[in-house]
Amino acid sequence: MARSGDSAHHAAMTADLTRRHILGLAALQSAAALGLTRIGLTPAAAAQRADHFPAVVVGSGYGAAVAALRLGEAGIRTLVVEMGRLWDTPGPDGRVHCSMTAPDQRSMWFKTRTEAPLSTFLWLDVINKDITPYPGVLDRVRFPGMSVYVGRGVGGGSLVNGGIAVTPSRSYFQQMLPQVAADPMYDTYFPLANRMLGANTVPSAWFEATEWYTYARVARDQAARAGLKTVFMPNVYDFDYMRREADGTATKSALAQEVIYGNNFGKRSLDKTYLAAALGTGQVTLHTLSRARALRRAPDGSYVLTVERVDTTGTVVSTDEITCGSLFLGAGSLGTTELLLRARETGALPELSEEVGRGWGGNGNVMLGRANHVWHPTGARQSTIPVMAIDDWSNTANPVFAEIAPLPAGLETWVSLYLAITRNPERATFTYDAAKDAAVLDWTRAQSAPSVAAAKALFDRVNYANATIYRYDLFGDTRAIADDFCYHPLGGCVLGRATDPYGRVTGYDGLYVTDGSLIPGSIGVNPFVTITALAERTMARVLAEDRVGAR
Ligand code: FAE
Repeated sequence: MARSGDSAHHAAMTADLTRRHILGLAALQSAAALGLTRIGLTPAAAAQRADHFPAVVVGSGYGAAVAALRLGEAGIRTLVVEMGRLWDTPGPDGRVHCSMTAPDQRSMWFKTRTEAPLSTFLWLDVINKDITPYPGVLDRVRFPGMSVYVGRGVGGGSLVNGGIAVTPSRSYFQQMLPQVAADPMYDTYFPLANRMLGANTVPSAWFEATEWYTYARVARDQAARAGLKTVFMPNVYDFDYMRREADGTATKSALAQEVIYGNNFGKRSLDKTYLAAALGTGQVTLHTLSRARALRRAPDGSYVLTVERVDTTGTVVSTDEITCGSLFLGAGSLGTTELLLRARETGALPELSEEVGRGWGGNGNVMLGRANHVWHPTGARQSTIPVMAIDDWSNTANPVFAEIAPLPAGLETWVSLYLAITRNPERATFTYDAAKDAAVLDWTRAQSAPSVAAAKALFDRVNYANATIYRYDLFGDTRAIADDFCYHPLGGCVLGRATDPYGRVTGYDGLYVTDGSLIPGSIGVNPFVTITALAERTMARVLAEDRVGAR
């Protein structure tokens, strides 16, 4: 009996989610068409005070999107503030996003020139292009010893990332987050996150046959020659759609050099999943081009957030103060840490822990290319969506998980490219620079040495077994292994140190962190499934135990 009741409830929930989804997607689309920066479903919401919300969520990446949906479902009127724009309006070329090979102002966040990770080819400066400053979708935030790539816009990192949806190994998860019980994570929250995000796996028969994954098969064979194991990685890109792209029955996106500046089709980014469902609850309002600058506490215990609204030139058009009973920070490792650090160091939230700012790592990211023999072409046609990795994480002396990355140049390059995730024990700290009113990361290049050594140990083996060499021409100088940027910023507000084991910020009730800043610098695989699952766990606990939105 209970079982059939459960499934009836589940069916009703699913139907409801679908209806909400559709409503939410429609709200996003019509807002985009009208050029709105304030998006919501119900006129009723507009009738209420615009400067007070029971709950506010900062950011709209993974942690933020989970918070927004679960708050909305709980019937709590919620405002989401996102500094980037909504990516739903076609430009003059009829496309929302530009491709990697023909970048324009939509590519990067207020830059005069694109700053692609792979910056040269044969040492030639042929990849980056001059652009007009604009709130584009990808940012490269430069600190002295490390650049951090982040997504900007409704959906955060999901707009620009490769969609790789990997659940970490249970043993490494427990090692990194020992205070989190593994059973509920692996029984409930990881499966929930994967389902909600729409993770799927490339059909193996199609993978083996298609020219679009020649590059991955070549890299797999070369790894095998070195005795290394490869695995398929799930992804949120819709592989049915990709097959239709290849058949010529759907507009190409992954097969048209689109990814780090956004995918026009195929990718289930958060604006298509969690955020559409959140808006569909009718309780959630979204303000875009709205950057949270400061936060403090009012005498009645509510939080006061200072929000700057900018136009597309970056000019601040208004500065608003918004109050809320509960505040959820989902601005990512950099964004959330900076907000809390500023609040602590300016005296606005003096009780914040000394742990705020600490425990940062780039998930051991390094990138490298290998030069193949002419008889091993990697293909002029390459899908931008990675589906395979060399998995040597169980090598206790030198664990590496290396995603086989595309180099979708549209011509044969004979390059095998990899983003390697290594186990780097080094951590950095953010400090508050009062003159710049910004957080500065103290990571040094020397701290990247363990990652470089680990990647080199593995790829020296691959090169030896295949009589190949590294490429030295890809990263703007003569380095084989790029160690000065990362895609996976993690930490700064570590779970159980700067917060309790559920993301409640120490010293301040009603203040929560739900994003990648909770993870202590390393998780061994691409991180967004873990960020999403931890946020689901936090929201389940907080909505059950705390008086969310009460003030
Ligand atoms: P995140 O997604 O960064 O969202 C933070 C949001 O907050 C952004 O939209 C910001 O614009 C916004 N924001 C920041 N500060 C403020 C502020 N003060 N006021 C208002 N809004 C603000 O946070 N991970 C994978 O698992 N698989 C992949 O395939 C993968 N590929 C990647 C490829 C690239 C090129 C990049 C850059 C990243 C990739 N990642 C990948 C990493 C992944 O996208 C990242 O871990 C998550 O997006 C982090 O999620 P958070 O919720 O922490």
